Amino acid sequence: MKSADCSISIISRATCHGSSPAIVFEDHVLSYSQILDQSARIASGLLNGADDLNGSRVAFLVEKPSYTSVQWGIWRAGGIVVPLCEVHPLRELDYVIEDSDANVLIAEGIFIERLEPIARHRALPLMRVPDLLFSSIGPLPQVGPQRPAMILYTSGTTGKPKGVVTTHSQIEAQITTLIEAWEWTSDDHILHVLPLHHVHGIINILCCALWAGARCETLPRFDADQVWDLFIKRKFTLFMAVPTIYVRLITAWEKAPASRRKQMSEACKSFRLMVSGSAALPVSVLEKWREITGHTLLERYGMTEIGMALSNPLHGKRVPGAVGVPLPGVEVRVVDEAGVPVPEGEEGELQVRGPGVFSGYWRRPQESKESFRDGWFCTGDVAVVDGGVYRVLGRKSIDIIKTGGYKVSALEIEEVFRAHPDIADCAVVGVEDPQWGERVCIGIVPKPGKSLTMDYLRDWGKQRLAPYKVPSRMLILEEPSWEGDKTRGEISLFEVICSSRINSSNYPRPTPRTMISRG
Ligand code: MCA
Ligand code: AMP
Repeated sequence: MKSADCSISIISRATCHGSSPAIVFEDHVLSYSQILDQSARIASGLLNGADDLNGSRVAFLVEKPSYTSVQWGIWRAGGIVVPLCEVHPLRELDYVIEDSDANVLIAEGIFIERLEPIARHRALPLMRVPDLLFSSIGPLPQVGPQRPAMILYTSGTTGKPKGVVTTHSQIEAQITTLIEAWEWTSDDHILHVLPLHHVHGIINILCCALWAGARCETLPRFDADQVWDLFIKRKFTLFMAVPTIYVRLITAWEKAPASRRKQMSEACKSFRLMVSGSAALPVSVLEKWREITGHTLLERYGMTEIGMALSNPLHGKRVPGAVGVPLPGVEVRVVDEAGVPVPEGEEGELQVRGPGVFSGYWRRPQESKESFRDGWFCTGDVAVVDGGVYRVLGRKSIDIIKTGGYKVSALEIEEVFRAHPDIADCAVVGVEDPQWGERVCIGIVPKPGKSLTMDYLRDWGKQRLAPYKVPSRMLILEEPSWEGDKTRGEISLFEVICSSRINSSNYPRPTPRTMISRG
């Protein structure tokens, strides 16, 4: 089969865009034809003479410019992509590789060394991108739309992250609804600053850009000054980010001298759309951004399991503090505890149905079953319809924290810190924070005679957890001898102490010894 002849729509469409620039990285440009060629080589190298990977999981950790060629290569060989996170410590990388039951690993550059111990320990082949690119192109399988395409790991209420499986047709639905709603075209030029192991970075930015034949410029990681430099240097049409990034960009603008500020604001004139999502966008941030750039951020709502569900309009009034209305092809409703839809103005759980909704969690049939009710996916988010638009009010579970757009599980973090030899008990809670949305905070009861510092605990935590999961504020408490409420045992009292109800007299509380904070 020729490289052009592919049954996966996003790939077959690329043939129409030929030599147009697809991925831009510093001064390097990868055209659509080059990605098609590279992905065909990677697919052939992975197949190594076999007909089809038949759903083998291929976990990979590569630099942003190679990401698409690897993703498409795995798809074209009939594999399932499992993107790994570049800031994860070994323990988390190993968890994803083990849980997804990966058959092959792919890495390049500094990531080869990172994955080598896991490959050795698990006796898995570790393939290097440059070697794969030397493969000659052989016959590639036809890959049907119902086949699983991707597993993304997301934190839940049950501790360890779960693998969310989406098929090619679900991914296509997640892409096309955004192409239609936000009117992507091949004239678009977007700057990509997000990680590539979540829907926001993978689907909303990268896949939408490549579906449209647009140009996607990448930065290895977010840096506010670099982003402003590029805004000034290029003529981007689109930008998408989490609220924390807009907060950082505003701070950089405020710190800049007046002449540079003027340039920064001027540069925003080339944009036709700027989007915020992954966490609630504070109205104050929306207003400040409008003041300095002239753009009213379009806020939308989504989730790893469903892609995007709700969006403010591209044309027409964007309501601050609201996430708009259902995207094309997506059905959304708000229900009460019994699963019955509630009238406008009443709050309830948000449920979603549609062609982009995932198939289930990887090898977790029970949790997959429990996450649906009457064919609707239960998001766990509480929402209300107000004046015809949806507002997200919060989550049903306090065990889920959103920090800088990342979703983390308080239970998972507690479990790790409880294993520390000097910690008798602990509780983790998200506290409202102007920069992070929520900040991960931990209350700790040390074992008798033991003392702990924030710096030490962060270092210790970062060896076991992604850095964004590691608490950045710590409350040291005396003995665990108080009476708590009954929801999660005694320790749930910490949530009360660490939260805004810190001074509430309704709860008996222990003596906080120290409140230690960083950042
Ligand atoms: C970095 N740190 C964090 C976070 N990120 N701490 C808490 N929460 C975070 N999100 C830590 C670093 O490890 C570092 O610790 C310290 O904070 C300062 O790091 P800094 O370099 O300033 O941060 P950064 O590396 O610039 O990262 C900030 C960021 C990043 C760019 C906002 O967190 C990010 O890319 N967030 C977006 C995540 C995302 O794409 N979410 C989408 C998933 P130390 O100083 O100790 O080293 S949600 C999704 O996909 C759904 C479908 C949706 O709706 O979109
Ligand atoms: P994730 O599991 O990482 O895909 O995160 C999905 C969660 O992010 C949702 O369940 C919401 O809690 C939250 N979220 C995404 N977009 C928004 C938004 N615009 N406003 C409030 N919460 C959001």
